Amino acid sequence: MSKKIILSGIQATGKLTLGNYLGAINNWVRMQEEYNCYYMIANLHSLTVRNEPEELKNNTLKILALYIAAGLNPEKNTIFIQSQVKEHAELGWILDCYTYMGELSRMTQFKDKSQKHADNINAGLFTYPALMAADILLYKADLVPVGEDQRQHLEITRDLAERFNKLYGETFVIPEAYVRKESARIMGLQDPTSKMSKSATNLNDVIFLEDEPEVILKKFKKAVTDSENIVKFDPETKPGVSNLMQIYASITNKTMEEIEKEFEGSGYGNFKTTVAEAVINTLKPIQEKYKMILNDKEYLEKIYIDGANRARELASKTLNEVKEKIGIL
Ligand code: ATP
Ligand code: LTN
Repeated sequence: MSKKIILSGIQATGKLTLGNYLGAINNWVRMQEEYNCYYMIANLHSLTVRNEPEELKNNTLKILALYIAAGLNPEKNTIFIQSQVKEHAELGWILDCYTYMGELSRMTQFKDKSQKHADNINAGLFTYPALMAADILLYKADLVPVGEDQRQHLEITRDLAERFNKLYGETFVIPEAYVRKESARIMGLQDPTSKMSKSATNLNDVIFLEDEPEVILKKFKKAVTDSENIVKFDPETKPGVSNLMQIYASITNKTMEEIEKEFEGSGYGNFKTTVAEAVINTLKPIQEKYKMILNDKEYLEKIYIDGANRARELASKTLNEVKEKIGIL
């Protein structure tokens, strides 16, 4: 039996965070043996907010380098840049014409981002989910590993695929979101009630994957907890402590009960340092490899050209099928 297909991506805007790593990339690494994987850098999605052109270019390569440094094997997986496979933009437009204004207006990411970028609520920000649906449907992906915040976009992708299939006959595979419980939603260290985000304004709220060990330790020491001094998993009443436990659990694979036992009677100071060290030790080899790869522009270029060529094979096949069905010459 042929392997199931996976597709996922990260926007090329901003610096990657521990949330991106634990919520997305780390899970991708775990899945690369078992599935036929397509991992992309969503640089067209990045245009929905304003970027410095040079920075966007650099960020695209940085994310590519991080994918590889984090353990994604470019030979086993198809790693590519969204803009280099033109089928994405084309199917994105086609799907725009099958997506209703009403369903797009319900997207929480659109509402959040409209608030954050009130001076630039552009049409691309609004139709973002249709392009994301194109990303997924072009590869007939069975599974899409993402963080909890993307679940709604997966729902609309499924609705679109079903709508299209009903109108024109079996064309798209209906994809499923794959959200790993432990790392579904890593929260901010200063505000543990909202997700750790690339675009945060308080830098202490976020661990960036490029942060030096001292910086990581400092940020964890400053992390907001509570006054109880008991390490117990209860996201409702103890969001700060629970978030740290979640980070620790997704790195060490320990259960919450095991973690509670480990830190019984030990207080928050020791707990925070242990979590920080686990994060530092996980990131250290990745950071070293990342620096090396990022300096080798030729290697990076080879990978993304090769990846785009491989991605295009499948993408163009699906797009042709779609065009044929809807009467586009
Ligand atoms: P922003 O917050 O600026 O919108 P982002 O950090 O969410 O950006 P994306 O490119 O939108 O970055 O997300 C890439 C992937 O990382 C998605 O699968 C998303 O669900 C996941 N992800 C991002 N932040 C977290 C988080 N705090 N916890 C778990 N997963 C996350
Ligand atoms: N919208 C996603 C990034 C993204 C994506 C995708 C994720 C773009 N295309 C396809 C999975 C599959 C985000 O903001 N996290």
